[in-house]
This record gives sequence, structure tokens and C-alpha cells, in this order.
Amino acid sequence: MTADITLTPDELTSKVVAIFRAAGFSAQQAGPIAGVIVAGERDACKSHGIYRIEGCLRTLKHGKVVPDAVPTLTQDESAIVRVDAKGGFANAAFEMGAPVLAERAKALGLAALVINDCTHFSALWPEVEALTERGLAAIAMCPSYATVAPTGGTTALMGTNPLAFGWPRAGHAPYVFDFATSVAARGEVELHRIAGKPLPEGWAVDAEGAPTTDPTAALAGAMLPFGGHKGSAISMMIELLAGVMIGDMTSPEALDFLGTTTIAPRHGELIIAFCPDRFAAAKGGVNLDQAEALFDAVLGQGARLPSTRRFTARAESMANGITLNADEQAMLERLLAGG
Ligand code: NDP
Ligand code: PYC
Repeated sequence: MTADITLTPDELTSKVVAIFRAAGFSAQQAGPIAGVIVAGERDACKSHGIYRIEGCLRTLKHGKVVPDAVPTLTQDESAIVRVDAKGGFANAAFEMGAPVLAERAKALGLAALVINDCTHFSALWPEVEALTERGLAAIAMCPSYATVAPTGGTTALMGTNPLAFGWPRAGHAPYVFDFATSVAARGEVELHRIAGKPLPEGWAVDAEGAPTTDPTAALAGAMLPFGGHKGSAISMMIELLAGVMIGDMTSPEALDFLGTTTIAPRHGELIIAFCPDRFAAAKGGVNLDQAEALFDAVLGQGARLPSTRRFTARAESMANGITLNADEQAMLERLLAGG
């Protein structure tokens, strides 16, 4: 049995970039997708780590992502910055749009980045974190493909529709949360299936609409929203704002376009950035200590802030490397060999 191996984030990035470049992705696409995949693995977010590589490659084989897409940015004097991803992954489009979004948000107080026609498989926290690094608060959201039943319903309609928020903090890692509006990300269901483990109760229904803990039955049926009718409504809001409002596909349309949930979905994404100092200008600028008092109160109760687990994992990976088990190594070696 092969022992675990430990790689630095840079070593893992080189391997992931090499896999995507050999598959035909341009450097402009391969770098950003490898970046978010390795960030997921580094931060112990396995549902969006290296397990996603094969899904990206399948998406290419199905002809549903443009491997050498060159995103284009359109900007005017308004608060809306647009990047057309031209069918490539959202990550290259975000890298192009983020500096302009930040500049507009600082100039106007708030601004939005609309990404259209992107293929999307990734976690959203890297994006809101990138904006907090520029002193901005940010919200990011996108639809997915129809895999989640509305509360009270039985059939997949909405996507797992992630929602992320970031708040900048002086002298601390930012306050960031990022979650699916389904009970868990679909990637978690996939990981349970691969590991042969049952799902927790309340995650999913089967194709007949009956509750199930069998991951395979859940993947054929529908996941459920988090928080009952509240998560269901937030998920619908994401369909409206990051689908209909930006003139892009909703989750059912994305599923129709692809015909399968085994590859990454095509749709749009909406990222909104806020300049706290501009909002509090009448009060002489934002008082970040007020936010710190809230965070301290959370910690004072023995609770934790979101992303603490992730930042701890990141510090551990940066200090001691990213450990891959035998199956993960075998997958990487197979993909590096072109298999
Ligand atoms: P989780 O339920 O694992 O985590 C959600 C968030 O809650 C994280 O910020 C997490 O912080 C925080 N959190 C968890 N437990 C606690 C706690 N006890 N106290 C305080 N905060 C806590 O996320 P999901 O499975 O819902 O989503 C995982 C990822 O999947 C997300 O990154 C999301 O963007 C991605 N996704 C992407 C989709 C796409 O279409 N591109 C679709 C759906 C999901 P921490 O990480 O520190 O635990
Ligand atoms: O994990 O739900 C998910 C997901 C869907 C698309 C990308 N990630």
C-alpha cells in the first residue's frame, strides 16, 4: 500500500497546471483553475479540491467548456463591470474583473462584477477573500444546475447555489463564510458516494421524492435546501439575481444545456463589492472596532467564526505541506500520464 505523500502548495500547483495544460487548456485558463483547486486542497475543502480535476476534464471531453477562452471585459462609468468568460471557466474571468471591480467600488462606494457565459465548478471564498484583501466587503453568488428541490417540493429545480460573504479585518484573517444553499455542496454527496458512506438524514430525496441516505439515490433524486423555506427562498434569490437579472442561465436552463450533472455547469456569476469607508463617510469612515466587538462576542461564547477551520488548515499546509493519500496520488499520476 502506497504511503501518504506531502507536497508544498507550489509543487501541487505545478502538477495540476501540467494536467490541465496537457489536456489542452491555455495558460490563461489552467493557472486560475489550478489555483482554486489547490487552494481548496490546501484549506481542507475537499469538496472543491483535487477531486474536481476529473470533472473539469470530463467537461472538456463533452465539449462544454472552451479550453482556450479569452475573457473580455467591458467597463464604463457605471457601477457594473462585465466580463464575458466566452465559455471558459469563471476563474480566469474573475481574475480579469477583480481589479476593475475593486477600483469601481472604491470610486463609487459599491460596484458589481457580472460574469457571463462561464463554466463554474469552484468555491467562492477565494473571490470574496481577494476583495477583502483590497479593504472591501463582498458578496458572491451563482446558480448551478437543477439538483435541489424547493422546500415542500420533490423534484430538482434550483442549483446548490453558493453564497459567500467577506468582511475585511485589520490584523486578522477576514471574516468569510461560503456555503451551498443546499444542506451541503453536491461535491460532499459525491465524496460520500466515493467513500461508500451513507448521507446524514435530511440531505436528500430519491427519484421518487422519498427521503434517502443513499448517495447514489440522492444524486439521481434531489438535494434539499438548508434551513427549510428560508434556504429555499435564498436559493431562489440567487437564481433571480445571478441568473435572470444578469441575463444568464438559471439552474434548470443550465441542466437542459448540459443534459447531465456529471460535468461542470455553464451559467453566470454575480459579485458585489462594498467600500465600508464610503458607506460610513458621513460618520468619518467605518469603525472596524464595532465589527471586532461582534466577533469578540461570538468567540466569548465559545463559538467560532466561519473560515477558522479553513484558515487553520491553510496555516498547517503552508507550514508542513499538503498530504495526499494513496488514491489521490494514484489519480494525479494517472492524469499526469494522460489517463
Ligand atoms: P460547509 O457547510 O462545509 O461550510 C459552510 C461555511 O460555514 C464555511 O464558511 C464554514 O467555515 C462555516 N462553518 C462550518 N461550521 C461552522 C461552525 N460550527 N461555526 C461557524 N462557521 C462554520 O459548506 P458547503 O458544503 O455548503 O459548501 C462548500 C463549498 O462548496 C463552498 O465553498 C461553496 O462555494 C462550494 N459550492 C460551489 C458551488 C458552485 O456551483 N460553484 C455550488 C455549491 C457549493 P470553515 O470552512 O472554516 O469550516
Ligand atoms: O458542490 O454543489 C456543488 C457544486 C456544483 C457545482 C460546483 N460545485
